[in-house]
Amino acid sequence: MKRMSLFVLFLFFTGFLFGQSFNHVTVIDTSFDNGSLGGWGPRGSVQQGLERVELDTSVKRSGAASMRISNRTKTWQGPVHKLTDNAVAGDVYSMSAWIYYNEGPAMSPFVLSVQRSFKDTSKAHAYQNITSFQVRRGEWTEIKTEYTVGADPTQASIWVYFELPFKEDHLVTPNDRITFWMDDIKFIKLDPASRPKAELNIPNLADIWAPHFDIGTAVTRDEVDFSSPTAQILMKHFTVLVAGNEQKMESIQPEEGKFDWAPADAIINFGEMTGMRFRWHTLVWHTQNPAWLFQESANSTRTVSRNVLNQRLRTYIQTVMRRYRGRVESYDVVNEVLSDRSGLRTGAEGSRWHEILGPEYIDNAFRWAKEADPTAQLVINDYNLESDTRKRQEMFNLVKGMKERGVPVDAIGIQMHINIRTPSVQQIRETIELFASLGVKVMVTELDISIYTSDTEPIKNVTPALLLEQAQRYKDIFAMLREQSQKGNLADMVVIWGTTDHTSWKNDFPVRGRTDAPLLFDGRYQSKPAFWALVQPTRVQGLR
Ligand code: 9MR
Repeated sequence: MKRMSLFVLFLFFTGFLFGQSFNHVTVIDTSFDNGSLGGWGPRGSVQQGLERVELDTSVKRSGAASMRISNRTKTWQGPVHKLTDNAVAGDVYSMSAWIYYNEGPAMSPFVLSVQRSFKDTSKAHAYQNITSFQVRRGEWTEIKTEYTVGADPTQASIWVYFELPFKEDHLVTPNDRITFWMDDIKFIKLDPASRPKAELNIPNLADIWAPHFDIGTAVTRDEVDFSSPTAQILMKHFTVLVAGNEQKMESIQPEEGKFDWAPADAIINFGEMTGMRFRWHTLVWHTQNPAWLFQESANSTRTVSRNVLNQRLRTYIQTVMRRYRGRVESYDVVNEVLSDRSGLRTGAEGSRWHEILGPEYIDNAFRWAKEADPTAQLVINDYNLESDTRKRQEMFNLVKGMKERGVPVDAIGIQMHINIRTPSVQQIRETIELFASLGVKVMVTELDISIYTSDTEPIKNVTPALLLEQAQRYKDIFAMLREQSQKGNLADMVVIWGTTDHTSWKNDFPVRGRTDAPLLFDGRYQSKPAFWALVQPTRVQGLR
């Protein structure tokens, strides 16, 4: 008996120490010490110029050898390995690996990416950057991350690979072509019972801000699955939902007359079950439209006529808004109609609406929206209004004109894709006050705070100092929003563009391979200092 319990204790401690009390499955475990590459190989093809992936006994982190990747001519060339032939939605893989290089820049970014094939083998493979790391020249560096398989039932196999941040071939410099080494690479499929879970024993964000406004977030269809940890965060902290992509025209009406409500309804259904309010994003936009929209039905090589496009627009607005009447409260009727240079966005900046219909399409969209659902809040939404005083003034003029013409516009949406340094709180305040002086409400529709301050800033690691700076920004901005709400200038919801950092649109944009961290929760569904800055600032040391 005694011996038995000691044995149990032994099992318990080894399990505890080595993380084996769960049924984790080691999928890839290559130390390159037994004379084999263990399934790793080059990504390039012979036609494209093959990079070399081989064992190297002269450079290693441990044991007898490592894997050297040389002769690279493209950023995306690096070692690749099959992860699974059976992609299961929600599976979480943890990865650890060591990486080293000894030529070129003092620091270099590396990117871990996945390639996915589909059950329909004619469908092109999908590529996705999972995360990026900074490595110092001459230092073996351990990199660790987790990858969660998305909820796409059509996917088949997954490969993992390491590369440098993407650049077009003609922009590639020697720094992008460096030789590098890897050693001790491990991919482990985590036991479902040990997967990261949303942190629930924390204050409730929406409750704390309820006296001033509701708090919303942009979601994807995957995230509103009750089994997803994000769904737990949504139910606890948010009271408004908007779809990141599922309510755009290419998703709703992929073919003429064929409406696909399923993805949008998955979000609405979840929200109705969990007591959420809704925004709709977006009825009219220059991008994410189906190809047929601007073509003649009978001859797709010809541009649709003005009359037919007007009919299509009116029918679309009415079909959507009548369906969700009384359920969706607020609509982005038009999105990003202003130019980044001057006046309205025209065909030269991608607006086929403006090109074919002329500027009246904006007034018309609002009038048709009002007809379809007279109770809905109708919003005109745009970006950079806080930072670009020219664009801000153009928005002011546009909405002033609309009001004078009797066009039913209720609110101006300021997206607020901003960063940890700019624009200043004062610039944002001025924007809100200017717009509110028109007698419309101002709504923050897509807030996120990037840790990067420019499109050219190189990859950096997410340090506690950076997270503190971000927390301070969230705190200062929300204090100003509270003040603006008290003045009656704001609509009754503030919407953040996403929930957890690993799903943000800011990853890979505007720089492919650059991972950002602009939101309130991290990729393990844990609260960040930015969250605490909004609910209990005294918990964040160093916050002013
Ligand atoms: O969050 C959306 C992202 O998943 C899409 O890839 C992207 C494509 O255009 O659109 C994102 O959302 C945009 C929104 O619709 C309009 N304002 C800017 C947002 C970020 O690009």
